[in-house]
Amino acid sequence: MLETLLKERNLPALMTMKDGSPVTAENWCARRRELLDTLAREEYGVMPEKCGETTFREIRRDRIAAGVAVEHLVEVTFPTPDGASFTFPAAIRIPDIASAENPLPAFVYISFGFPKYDPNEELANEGVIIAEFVMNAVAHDGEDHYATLLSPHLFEDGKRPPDGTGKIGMWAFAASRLLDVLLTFDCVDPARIGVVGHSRLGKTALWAGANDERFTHVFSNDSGCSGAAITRKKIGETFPRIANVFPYWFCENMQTVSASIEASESTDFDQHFLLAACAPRKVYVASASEDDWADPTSEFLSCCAASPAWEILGLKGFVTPDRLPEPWDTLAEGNVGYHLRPGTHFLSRHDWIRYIRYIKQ
Ligand code: GTR
Repeated sequence: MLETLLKERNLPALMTMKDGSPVTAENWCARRRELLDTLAREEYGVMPEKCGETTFREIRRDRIAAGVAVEHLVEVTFPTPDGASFTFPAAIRIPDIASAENPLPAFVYISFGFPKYDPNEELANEGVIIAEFVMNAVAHDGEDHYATLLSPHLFEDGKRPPDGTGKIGMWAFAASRLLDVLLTFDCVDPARIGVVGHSRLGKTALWAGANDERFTHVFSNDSGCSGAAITRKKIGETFPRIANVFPYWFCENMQTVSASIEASESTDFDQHFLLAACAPRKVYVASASEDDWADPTSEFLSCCAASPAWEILGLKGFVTPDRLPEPWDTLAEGNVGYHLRPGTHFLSRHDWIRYIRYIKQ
C-alpha cells in the first residue's frame, strides 16, 4: 500500500547520483553532499561559514526541576565573516547525576521563547541535558531586510546573494554554535546529541542536523511544508504560499522554485532529501493528527521515501507496517523514527517523552 502511495507522489530519485549512476554505500558521502548543495542552493541558502572558535560566559546559575538539576544561563559568542563577533544567550540545564564518569545524552533545543510547556522535570528525571536558545535572539522572525542581529554580519549592506542563507539557516547555524559550547562539558555524551525544534523550528532542526554531523539524532516536530513533509501533492501549506508569506526564512532562489505549484512540483529535489541527508545518523519525525496545515501523511511518506539511504548503508531505515499511521502509533525501531500524536499543532509532553526514549534507546 505504501509503495502505491509513494508512487503517486512522483518523487525525484534519491538513490541516483546527479551523473545518473546508482547510489551505493561507497559513494553515499558524495550523494549526501549533492543533497545538501541542492537544498542550500534552491531552498534554505548556503550555511554561513564558521570563522573561528566559539566561546561562552556564564551569567547566572540556578537550581531547577525540584532541585535535581542546575540551569546555567550563558552567553555564546562566535566570530562572524565581517571580522566582528555575535553573542546570543542560551540556557544549559544539567541534571545533578551527570558527570565525566556518567555522561548523559543532550538536546540542543531551538525554541520560540516562552513555551506553554517545558519538559525540564522529565528531562532531569530521565537524565537528559538540554541546551536551549530562542530564535529571535539570533535572527528576527520577520522582515527586517537583514539589518538586525546576526544578518548584517553575514551580508554587507543587507545585500544577500540569491543563494545567501535565510533565517532558517541562521537559526540552524546558531544551533551548531551552541553545540560547540555543549561539547566542552565533559558530562555530555557526544554519541547521543539531538537537535530539536517545532514547526518552523522543526524545519530548522532538520536543516541544522542535516548539515552538522555532530548531531547524532535529529528531531523534527510538526515541521510540515519545507520541513519533513513531501512537497509534491501536499495538502495544507504549499511552497508558493510559504515562500510568499515567509520569504525571509529561505534564500532568494526559493522564490523561483515556488513560483507556482507546477514549478514546486517539478524541482529536482523534494523534502525526503532533507531527511536522507541525516543518514547514517538518526532522524525522527513527529506529526499531530489534526495538523492538516503541516500534513501528517506527507510527513510520514517522507520517512518511507528517505529510508533507502540507510538501507544502502546496511542499516535499518524506517520500520513501519504497510499502512498509514494511526494516532498513538510510535514507530521507533529503525534509524528513521516517527510518531503520530493525537491532537493539534504543538510540541507536547507526548512528543518530548518519545524523543527522550529514542535518544536513550
Ligand atoms: C505557520 C507556517 C508553518 C509553520 C508554523 C509555525 O504559520 O505556515 O510553516 O512553520 O507557522 O512555525 O508555527
